[in-house]
Amino acid sequence: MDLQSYVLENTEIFVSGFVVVSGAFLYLYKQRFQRPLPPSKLEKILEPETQKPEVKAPPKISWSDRLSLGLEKSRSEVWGKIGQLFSGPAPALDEIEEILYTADIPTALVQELLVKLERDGKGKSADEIQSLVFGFMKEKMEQVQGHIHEDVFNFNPANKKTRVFMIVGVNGAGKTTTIGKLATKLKLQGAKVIVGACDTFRAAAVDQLQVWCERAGVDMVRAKDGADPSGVAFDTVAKAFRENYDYCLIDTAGRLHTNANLMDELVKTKRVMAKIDPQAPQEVLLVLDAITGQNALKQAQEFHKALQLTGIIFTKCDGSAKAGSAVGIVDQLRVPITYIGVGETVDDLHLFDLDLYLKTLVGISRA
Ligand SMILES: Nc1nc2c(ncn2[C@@H]2O[C@H](COP(=O)(O)OP(=O)(O)OP(=O)(O)O)[C@@H](O)[C@H]2O)c(=O)[nH]1
Ligand SMILES: [Mg+2]
Repeated sequence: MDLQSYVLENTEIFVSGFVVVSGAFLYLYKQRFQRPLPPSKLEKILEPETQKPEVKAPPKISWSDRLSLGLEKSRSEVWGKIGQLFSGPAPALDEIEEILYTADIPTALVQELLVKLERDGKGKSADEIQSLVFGFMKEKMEQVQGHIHEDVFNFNPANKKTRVFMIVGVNGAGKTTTIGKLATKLKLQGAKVIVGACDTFRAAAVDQLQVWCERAGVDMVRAKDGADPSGVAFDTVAKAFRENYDYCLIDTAGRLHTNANLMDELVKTKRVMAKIDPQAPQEVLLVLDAITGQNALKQAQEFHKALQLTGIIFTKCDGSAKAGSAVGIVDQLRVPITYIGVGETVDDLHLFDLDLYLKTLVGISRA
């Protein structure tokens, strides 16, 4: 057999041999000459995949700035305008009267303020008028506001006792959200907190509260849907005292102040708590939605008559120009505002500070 036919007959062997040998050469070449990339280049190539997207923490807003943002509408549309409208050669009393009415300030209070402006405000600058309005509001609220107990917001570990807060109000006022915010805040201060889900009418209401409690890391007592709310309150308060909880927060179902049966049920819920401790509940807090305006006073009066309120939680001040209606409510009801809410997050709830609230509302320096 000549060489040509030998090659032709063994083509497959030659080709596969060639592939193997050239593959081996290529491998050796790579091992020998291809050095690893310097670290800087490596980082550059890997960067787009390995670098995590930068998560920017939301800027921390102080409470005073949060309050200022929340009261912006009330300040710019109502209270911050009085100085401008009254100062100057032709004080626009009619316009002031109108905007105060649209902000749901009771008639008697509006008239009193107008008299004060006429008596003390003539020839004064816009800023001086604003201070005058501040002084008027402060005078109306100061005495009542002096009755807030600091421990409703600031936990003092040295003060070992179980405090029971019952939260009531009309539908959707913000009761459950407020309890969630408060439970979170108290827990962060180191308090042992338990929450009673006494809104047994709606399973969704209990689930909503449970989400807040889980997030806050606080305990919750819940019963079967439709269970007697008083029974849940009793069990929660009993557990709170037995196991030395610092705070026991009782959520209740929303109801209209005009519904006698439902109001009676609240009275019963309050009464059963006192069977465990005569002091309980130490606080009965009515949640009022600032948007409610004038009608809020009627609500508050009915709840107060039935339950002897110790405080008001004034929510949703961010959504309305009626946040100043607080002055009429406190003045007439003689019950202090304990907390104020200006949004849906935990940081949007705070202990009510009269000076800060009024200065922010009227728009005078907070220095
Ligand atoms: N903008 C704003 N929204 C709030 C504030 N407080 C509560 N809310 C919202 O108001 C809505 C109703 O709040 P809830 O806490 O469910 O009210 P509730 O009183 O428990 O309602 P019921 O149990 O149905 O009677 C929710 O969407 C809350 O996020 C507040 O201060 N500002
Ligand atoms: Mg609720």
